[in-house]
Amino acid sequence: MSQSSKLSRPVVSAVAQLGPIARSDSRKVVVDRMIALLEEAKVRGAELVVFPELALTTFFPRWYMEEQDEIDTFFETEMPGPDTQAFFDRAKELGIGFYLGYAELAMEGDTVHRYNTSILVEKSGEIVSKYRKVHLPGHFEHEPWRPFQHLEKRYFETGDIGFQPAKAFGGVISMALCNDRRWPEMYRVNALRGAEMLLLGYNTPIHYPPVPEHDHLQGFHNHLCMQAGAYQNGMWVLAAAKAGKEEGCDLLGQSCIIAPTGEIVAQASTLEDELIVHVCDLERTREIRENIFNFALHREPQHYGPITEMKGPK
Ligand code: ING
Repeated sequence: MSQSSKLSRPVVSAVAQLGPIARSDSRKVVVDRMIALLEEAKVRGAELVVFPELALTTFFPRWYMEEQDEIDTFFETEMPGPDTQAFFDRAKELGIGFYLGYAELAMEGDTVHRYNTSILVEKSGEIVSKYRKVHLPGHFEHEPWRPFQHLEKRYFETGDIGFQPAKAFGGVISMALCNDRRWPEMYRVNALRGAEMLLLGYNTPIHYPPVPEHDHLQGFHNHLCMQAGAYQNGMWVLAAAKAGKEEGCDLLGQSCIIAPTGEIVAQASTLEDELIVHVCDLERTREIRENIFNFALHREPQHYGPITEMKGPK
């Protein structure tokens, strides 16, 4: 029996996929759905639940809006706030920690900042980490040729926190959001900073207007990126989709839990609210980190300069 197999640090983890959220759905309607998923997580023994990106509202960057007041109806100015306190309270009563994605309106002095944000909340109810989305996909200007917009570059600022794993749930946990999962640098920076488990939520339209011939590959690319990221960095990856036909836009489901080996150990099979659960032993990262991807032994950073020195090819 190898050394690593004697130890174990299990985290009973769940991914809570959400089905469509209508533009007219109140925060309360959504919070009630999320609390139902917390209740199921409790019954199934989970201590950590991952919810999607922008989990409290419909994926509003699909629309071009000019009135900032209208845009700001999709943002949270407090977390927890009046609309989310019941969710925080119930999670604490159940002794369940969670990852939650939401649109953050933050005041820094007299300046308003808007981010696509996630937080990590421990079983105690304490917010132990915050992340602001670094890789904002889509476009800034209204592009009427598209059947729907993808205006994250317009509505959010690039995250200013970077990738900062946090000690929680008996291990080191990091966070990402949606498009981040397509960029290998995100996984590697988190892994170099000690992350053993990565939590993320996503809203991924099946139709990708610039390259519609790739629409049928959305599911493949979704898992390809995360399985590679998990394996090449020896970390657990837990991914929660906002899924289904949301305001006429088909969003990918396939929420999943991926082991450090890159194997999918649990996957959603509907496009609705659905909970998947797995006992994630954080010690299993060692099978990879102490062998095939032993960074200290095998990496050669002196040859990797372009990765941080250049934004794109010359
Ligand atoms: N959504 C998408 C994502 O990266 C996208 C944007 C869709 C990119 C389809 C490529 C193909 O999954 C968000 N919210 O980042």
